[in-house]
Amino acid sequence: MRIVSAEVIVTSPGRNFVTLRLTTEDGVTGLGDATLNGRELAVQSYLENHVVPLLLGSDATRIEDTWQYLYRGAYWRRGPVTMAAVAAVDTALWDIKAKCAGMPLYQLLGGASRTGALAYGHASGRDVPELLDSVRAHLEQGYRAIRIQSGIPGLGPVYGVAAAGTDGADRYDYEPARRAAAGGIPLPVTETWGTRAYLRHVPAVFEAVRAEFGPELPLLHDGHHRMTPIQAARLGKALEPYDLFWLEDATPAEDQAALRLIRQHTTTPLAIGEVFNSVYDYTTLLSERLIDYVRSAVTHTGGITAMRKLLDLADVFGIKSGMHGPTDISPVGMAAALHLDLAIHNFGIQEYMQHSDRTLEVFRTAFTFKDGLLHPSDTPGLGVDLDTEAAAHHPYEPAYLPVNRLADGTMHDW
Ligand code: GCO
Ligand code: MG
Repeated sequence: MRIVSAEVIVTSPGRNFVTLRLTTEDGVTGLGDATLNGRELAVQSYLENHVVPLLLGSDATRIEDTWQYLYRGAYWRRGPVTMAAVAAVDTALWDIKAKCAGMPLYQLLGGASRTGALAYGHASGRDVPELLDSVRAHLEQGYRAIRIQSGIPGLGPVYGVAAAGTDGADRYDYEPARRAAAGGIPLPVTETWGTRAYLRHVPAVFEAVRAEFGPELPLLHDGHHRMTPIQAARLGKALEPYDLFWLEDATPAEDQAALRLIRQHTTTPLAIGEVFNSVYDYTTLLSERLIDYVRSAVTHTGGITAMRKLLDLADVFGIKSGMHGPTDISPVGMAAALHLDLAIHNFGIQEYMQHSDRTLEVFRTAFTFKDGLLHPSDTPGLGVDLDTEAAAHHPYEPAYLPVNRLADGTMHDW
């Protein structure tokens, strides 16, 4: 079954998405997500100039071999741009294979291990009362696990906190990528950071949330790479009484050894990996059991083939999945994650921010969210269709993620 067409569709229904659509000689289509927030056109170019010419005429049934060809065969391997492109091809081929089999993809991955995937949503507030309202709103939407992010006294807008009146593109949540005001160039917004103020404030935030909502509700928090190892160790310890589901990205992720120090000092569960793109980013973390949850996304890690191998390796060490699911993972990438979530044994939790109505008019999804659980649906394949006519109404809009500086102007991790 030969691939006869490979189109890269860049569309911006509220935010930018890069999608690969493969079509076989029998007319079967498959979709893959290649969205890399703020660097979308680099992946588009990688796909169009370097990958599409290799795919045309190749056998759509050979998923593993195609993965190895694009990974090993390129010589220049790994990196977020390359691996997002490989992911899109791999996911589209799995979509095609499952459609040809007449099965939802999770059946080809071994069948369901659970009835649905526990999802967590993003509650945030510029102050504690606003955050408590946001938690309440998420509970009303059906979430059974919630991430908590709060504004910090003395600092301006910070990561993870929805600012009233921004963008409005997405339904409930914070959207960090900023588009240009009419026609302007969207230089990254600069935020100001102070870790001492943050460390002083966060335990009080969790105290307030636990006092209001009790001990049962699973609560998560994202440090977004800002602490030193010793600061992260201190925060993990300070948060132990609040029984977090996880503390995410406590330190800059590329330094695997940093997690050793954090681990020595705290029993707060740790999650990391949304910026990783290879199993090799995890070797120390997994073999030394320095983390509890793997945060990678199918979209950024080389697709279903690579993500499955990574999660199987994590399982050997008793480490669970917690796949990345912000709105910059497209509905295609989210569906791919859900099929894995349902099938693997070592599922932990799935991040789920929910896409805007505008996005869902372009990407028609079959997956469901009910009583806090996501299910990929029993539609053959991934269960997502792309309306290319609707997509064409939303051309690419340049957008950047913010950058972070300390009060004295020093560049810091965002
Ligand atoms: C998360 C992430 C996101 C990222 C975003 C960057 O935990 O969901 O940290 O909020 O910042 O995906 O593109
Ligand atoms: Mg994160």
